[in-house]
Amino acid sequence: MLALRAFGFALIAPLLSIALAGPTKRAATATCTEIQVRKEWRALTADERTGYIQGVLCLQKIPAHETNGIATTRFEEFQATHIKLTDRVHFVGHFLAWHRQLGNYYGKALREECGYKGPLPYWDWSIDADSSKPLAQSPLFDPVTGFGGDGVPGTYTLPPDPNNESAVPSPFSYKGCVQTGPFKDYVSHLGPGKLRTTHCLVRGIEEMWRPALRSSNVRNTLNTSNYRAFDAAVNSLMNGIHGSGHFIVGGEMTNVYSAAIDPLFYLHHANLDRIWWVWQQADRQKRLTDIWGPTTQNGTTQVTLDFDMDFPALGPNVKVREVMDSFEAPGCFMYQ
Ligand SMILES: *[C@@H]1O[C@H](CO)[C@@H](O)[C@H](O)[C@H]1NC(C)=O
Ligand SMILES: *[C@@H]1O[C@H](CO)[C@@H](O)[C@H](O)[C@H]1NC(C)=O
Ligand SMILES: [Cu+2]
Repeated sequence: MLALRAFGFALIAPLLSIALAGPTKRAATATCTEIQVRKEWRALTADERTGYIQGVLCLQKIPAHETNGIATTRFEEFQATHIKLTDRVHFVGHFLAWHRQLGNYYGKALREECGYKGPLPYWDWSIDADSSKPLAQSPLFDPVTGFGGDGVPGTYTLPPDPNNESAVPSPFSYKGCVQTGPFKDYVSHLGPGKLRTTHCLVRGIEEMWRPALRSSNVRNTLNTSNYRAFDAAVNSLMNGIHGSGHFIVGGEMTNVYSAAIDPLFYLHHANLDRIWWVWQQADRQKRLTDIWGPTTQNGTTQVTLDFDMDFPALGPNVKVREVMDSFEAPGCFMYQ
């Protein structure tokens, strides 16, 4: 676990630049009335893509639920909760479980508070990593139909950080403000890291992480026989798919605290969640109950299915057990 946690965002080397089984019947309380199908961004219709972006823009306008917090909008409220809980939900056994439920709450907010009707999208970056085109040409970065492009050099300066609160070990990745697409005028009040500064959406697309995101590496990640090995592959230093998906976007996506400033954060994490899901479906009998890792960073207590996870300002606590099977509430989704 030591090695594992050392593979964190804090160590971005500054010198380097299914065969799907039917849902099993369980406790009646967890039964779903409907299973929502999540799709790759490119599989959404043009209207669905527009609708999704409108939904995110809506979250960025409507007020936070909690008036005494640091968030000024509902979108920032999700980011604020992630910042607040960062040290409790990364490099721990419930890392994937917590982020699965974060995605559930984000999708619920998009639908119920902002009227989004389409499928929740994920970003299968292996499509881009396998292709011969520059990553910046991915449809996800499309200035019109996607989430906008790369940061523009010279448009962003990192704030002073006397108390080392910004969690920015590699300033070069903060190339500049995104100046195309639906979020070009976005103004955030949170980040980088635990700082609270008013700033743009910062990116710095970085090709060097491409190999880790190729489908061959996803296959290797899936070719693990228990959760401990799976999680170690997902979070490994140079070729883990978790970090690499953050680093190819660059900018604030490389910040373990404030990464959720970028709407792509949720599509990247949905893809990680999908890969976990695919791994689970390959052996539901064993893997719907397989979890491993400490309850706290470097801790000695093992996480269990009864471990309680909290989501301040976003929704009720859930136990790890409750998110293990996506075909049960509160999840009620599958991936296509
Ligand atoms: C999966 O892993 C096993 C053991 O680590 C290895 O022998 C096998 O070749 C791998 N399969 C694939 C398809 O990579
Ligand atoms: C965990 O261990 C690592 C490596 O020794 C250390 O850098 C880090 O600060 C520790 N984290 C906590 C929360 O104790
Ligand atoms: Cu996170």
